[in-house]
Amino acid sequence: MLRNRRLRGFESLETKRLMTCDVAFDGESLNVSCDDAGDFIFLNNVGGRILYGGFQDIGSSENLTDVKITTRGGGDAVILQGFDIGGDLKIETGDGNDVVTLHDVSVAGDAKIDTGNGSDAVFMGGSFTGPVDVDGDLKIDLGAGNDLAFFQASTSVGGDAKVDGGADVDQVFSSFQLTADGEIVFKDVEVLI
Ligand SMILES: [Ca+2]
Ligand SMILES: [Ca+2]
Ligand SMILES: [Ca+2]
Repeated sequence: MLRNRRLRGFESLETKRLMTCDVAFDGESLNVSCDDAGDFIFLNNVGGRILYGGFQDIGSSENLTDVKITTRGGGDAVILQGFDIGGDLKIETGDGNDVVTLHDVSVAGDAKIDTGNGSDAVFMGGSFTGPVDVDGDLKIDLGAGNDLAFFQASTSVGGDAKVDGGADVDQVFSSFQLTADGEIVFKDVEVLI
């Protein structure tokens, strides 16, 4: 059975502004598409159920194959927690100062994170919440702006791992947590530790 759900009208306590993201999930592919407002995307897998925004049950994660999140302009935050993704993961946060966090996430295919323009931060893994495993390639594009990538917990990659800082001053923290069977490439970033 195919199910598509559109969730609209989440209200930010901080700005009191209506924020709009379309969430479509057919049991296999999960697509989140937002507009140029500042969006907060929190996807949590609890007991095999995918919770959006902390409480909204959008379906079973059992057959989850691909996850695509596109947040566009505005200062966006994306948090993905506790997922076992059978295919690819793609996150694009576009313009604005964005934060992307992956906690306890495994990806059977490739993982691509593109944070676009603005001062962005990518946090891979959490000290308490678990590692990140990518069977395929991992690519993190930080784009223009002063950005950082922080490997807070073990991030293991079956293929190649590439972090590209793009323009401006970019930094990678705890790079020792990143391991790959293939090549590890840091491009246009200062690797601090
Ligand atoms: Ca947005
Ligand atoms: Ca951005
Ligand atoms: Ca940059």
